[in-house]
Amino acid sequence: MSDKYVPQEIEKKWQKYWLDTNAFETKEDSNKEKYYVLEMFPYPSGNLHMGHVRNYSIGDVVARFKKMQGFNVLHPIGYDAFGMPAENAAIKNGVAPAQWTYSNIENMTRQQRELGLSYDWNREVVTCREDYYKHTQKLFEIFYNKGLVYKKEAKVNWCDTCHTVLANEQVEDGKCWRCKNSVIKKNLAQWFLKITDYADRLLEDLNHMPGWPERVKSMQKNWIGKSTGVEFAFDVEGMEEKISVYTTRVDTVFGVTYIVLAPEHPIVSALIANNPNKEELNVFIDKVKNQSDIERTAEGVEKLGMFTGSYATNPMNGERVPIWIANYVLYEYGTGAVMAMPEGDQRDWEFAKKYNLPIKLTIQNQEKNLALDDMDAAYVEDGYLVDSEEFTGQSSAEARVSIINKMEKMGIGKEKVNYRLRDWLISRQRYWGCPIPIINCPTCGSVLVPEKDLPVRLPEDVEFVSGAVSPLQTSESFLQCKCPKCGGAALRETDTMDTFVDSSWYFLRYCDAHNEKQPFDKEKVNYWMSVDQYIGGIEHAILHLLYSRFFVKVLYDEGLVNCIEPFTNLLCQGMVLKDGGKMSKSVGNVVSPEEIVAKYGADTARLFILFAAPPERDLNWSDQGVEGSYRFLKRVWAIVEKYLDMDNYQENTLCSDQIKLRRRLHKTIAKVTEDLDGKFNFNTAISSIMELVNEMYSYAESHSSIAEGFKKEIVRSLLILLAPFVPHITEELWQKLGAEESSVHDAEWVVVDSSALTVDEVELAIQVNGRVRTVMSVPIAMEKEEIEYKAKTLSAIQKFIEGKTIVKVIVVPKKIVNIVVK
Ligand code: ANZ
Ligand code: ZN
Repeated sequence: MSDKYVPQEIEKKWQKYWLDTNAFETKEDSNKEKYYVLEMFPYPSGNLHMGHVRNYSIGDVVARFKKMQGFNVLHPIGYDAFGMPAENAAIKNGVAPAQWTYSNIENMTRQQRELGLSYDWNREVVTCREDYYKHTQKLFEIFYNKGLVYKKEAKVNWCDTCHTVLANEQVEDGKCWRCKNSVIKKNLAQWFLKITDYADRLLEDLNHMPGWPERVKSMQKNWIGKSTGVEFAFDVEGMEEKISVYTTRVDTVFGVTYIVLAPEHPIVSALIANNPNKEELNVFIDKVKNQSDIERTAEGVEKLGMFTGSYATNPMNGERVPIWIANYVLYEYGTGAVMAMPEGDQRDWEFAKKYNLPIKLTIQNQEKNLALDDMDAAYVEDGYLVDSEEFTGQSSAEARVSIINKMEKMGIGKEKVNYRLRDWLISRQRYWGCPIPIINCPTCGSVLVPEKDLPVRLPEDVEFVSGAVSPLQTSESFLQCKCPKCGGAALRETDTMDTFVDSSWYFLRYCDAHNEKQPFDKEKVNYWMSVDQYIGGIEHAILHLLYSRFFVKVLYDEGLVNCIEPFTNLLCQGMVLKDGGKMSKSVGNVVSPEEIVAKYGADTARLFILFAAPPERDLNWSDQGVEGSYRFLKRVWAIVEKYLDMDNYQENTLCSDQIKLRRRLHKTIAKVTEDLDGKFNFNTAISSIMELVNEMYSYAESHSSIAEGFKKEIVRSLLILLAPFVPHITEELWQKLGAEESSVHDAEWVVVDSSALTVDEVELAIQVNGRVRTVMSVPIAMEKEEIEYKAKTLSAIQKFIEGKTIVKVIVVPKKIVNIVVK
C-alpha cells in the first residue's frame, strides 16, 4: 500500500471534508471548560501575506491542541472590512467599495481555507456588512446615552486639494500622502469618544495582567502618560489675566528664567498686541500651528521660538521673567504653558542656549558638584536645592512637598494629575465606514437616530471623485431626513466612524454572530469571554488593544459583559523577514503564500513557519528551510507506511529495542505537551518529534516485526502529536491506520505513561563459583538467554572462565548471575 505523499491531493480532500461537515463548529456547553483563541482579524486587502500565515498558524496550533485536550474551543475569523483602500480603489478604478471589498474577502477566505485553519466559519464577522454595523451604531448609542460621546471643534489635518481630513499617519513631512500638497490645520466639528474618563482604570488594570508582554504594557502606560505635578499661576505685567503653568518639577521653581506658551494659547494675542514685531510673530504662529505635534516634540528637532514682548512675575520670588512662545510647548497638554528651567530640562536648556536666555543653577547634585560653565546638557535628575530661599538644602522630593504646601497656603497653586491620553477622535469624512447615527436638526441640534430606525444604511447613489467633498454629502437620499424630535427637515450626519471602532468589539460579536436584535447576548458573551489567547502583531500594541480595553470597560459598567478586560493572554508575533529585511512589496522580496502552498502544500508551509523561529521572534524566510520541512513530512509519510506494513506479533512483550523506542515516544509526548501547554515552544516541540521519527527509522532498519499493540500506540501517538501543526497529512495517515476515532482531530491528546519513562535497568552481580567478580547493568526485561550470553562475554568474567568448562549458569532475575565452572 505504498502511496506517494501528494499534499495537493490530500489537502484539498480534507479541506472540503472539514468545510462540508462544519468540523470546527462550536456551541456553548456549560459542562465543558471553554477556551477562546483569537487571531487579529485581517483587513481584506485582497491577498494573504506571510505575516498572516504566521499569525494563523500559531493560533491554529493552539486551537487544535486545546481541543484535543478536551476544551470547548472557540476559534473564529472575520474581516475588518471598512477603510480607505476600498474607497481609493473606487476613486481610481470606479469599482464600488463594497464590490472591491467582498471580492477581496472571497479570495482571502479561499486562501485561509487552503491553509487548513480550524475556524468556525459559521461565526464569521464582516464589519462592513449591515448585520454588523447596525450593532456598531447601537453601541455608539449606548456610549452616547452614557455621556461618552461629544462633538467638538478640533484642529485636524486637512488637505485642500483632496478636500478631506487626513489621519496623522497620512501626513508625510507635512504633505498629503496622496496628492503631495501641503496639509493645513483646520478647525472642524468632530465626534469624540471620552476615553479619558477611563484613563485611570486603563492604567491601573495593566498591573493585573500577567498574561501580557511587559513591552506592550509599558507602551500603553506611556501612551496614557499619567503624571502628577503642580498647576500654579504667574502674574502678567500690565494685565489682569494670569498664566497658569503645569510642572512636574516644582522643586525647580527658583531656577525659572522665562516662561513659554504654546502659540495657540488664547492669551498670546493680547500679549503681542503692542509688539512692533507683531506681523512677524503672527507669521511664526501660523507656521507652528501647521506643524504636527510629533514634529513639534520630537527629540533632536529644532526648537523654535519668539519673545512676545511681555513679562510675568514668578510668584515664589517676585522675579521678572520674559514670556516666550515656542513650538515645543503643546497647547493640548497641561495648561499649554510651561515655566522654563533650563538647568533641569533639556528642551529648556537647548532653547535658552539658542536664544541666549539666562540659566540659573538651583538644583545641585549630591555626588558631584555641578557648575554651569562645565555643563553641556541639562541636569535632569533630582538633587538638593541651592539658592532657593527657605527651601535651600532640601532634597528635590522634600521640596516638591513643601513648595506645594506653601503654594496652597498662598492660594496660588495646587497638585494636579495630567494624562497624555486624549479623547478619541472618531469622525472620518469618508464613505466606506460605519455611518454615525446622528441627525443634525437646525432647531434641535444633534439628535440620535432612534434605535428602531437602525441601521443608518450606506447609500449607493454617491459620487467618488478625488477632490470632492465627502461622498456621503453627494447623496441627497442619504442627506435629507426628518428630525426625530421635532419632525422638521434635517440633515443626516455625513461623518463615518474610525474603523478602530469596528474592531473594538468584534471579539464580542463572535460569541453570538447571528444575533439580529442586539450586538450580542450577555449569557453567550459571558460563557466565552475573556479571550484566553489573543495573537497579533506588535503594531497594534497601543491603539487597537487600548480601544478594545476601553470598550469592554464601558460595556462592563453598562452591565452588558462580566469581564473587565478583553484579552487574558496576549502574544505578539515577530515579523517575517527575507534576507534580513522585512518582507514587503516595496522591497520586492515577498514570498507568496499561495505559491508555497501550491508547490509544497499547506502542511509544509505551516511546519516551516512554526519550526523556523519562536513565535515572538522575527523569522527569516529560507527556501532550504521549506525544503527541509517538506522532506521531513515525506519521511513521516514513509515511516508510517513502513510501520503499518511491518509484521505483527500478538503478545505484548517488547524486546529491549521496543522498550527503548517506547521510552523515546513517551519522552516526546512529555516534551511536546510541556512545550504547548501555556507556552509557544513550537520549534523545540517539533524537533523532539523529529528525533522520535529518527528513532522509528532506526528500529525499522534492524527489525521486521513489531508487537501489534505497540505498533498502534506509536503510530497513533505520532499522528496525534503532529496533528496541531500539520493537520492534513496526519488526517490522511490516520485513515490508513484505521483508529477508533474517525478523525485524528477528534482524538484525545496523548498522555505520558510514566512507567515507560523510568529507565528500566537493574544491576546484576556476576559471580563465578559463588564469588562476585563484577556487576552488569541490563534492561529489566532482558531475556535470560541474553543475560547469560552478555555475562559470559564480559572481560572481567572472561579471565575467570577461560579454558574452563561451564557446568551451569544460574540467573536469579534482578539479582545475580552465578557461573559455575570446573
Ligand atoms: C518645569 C520643569 C523643570 C519641568 C524641569 C521639567 C523638568 P510630563 O512628565 O510628561 O507630564 N510641560 C508641561 N506642559 C507642557 C506642554 N504643554 N508642552 C510641552 N511641555 C510641557 O511632563 C511635564 C513637564 O513637561 C513639565 O514640568 C513641563 O516642564 C513640561 F527641570 O516644568 B516641567
Ligand atoms: Zn429638530
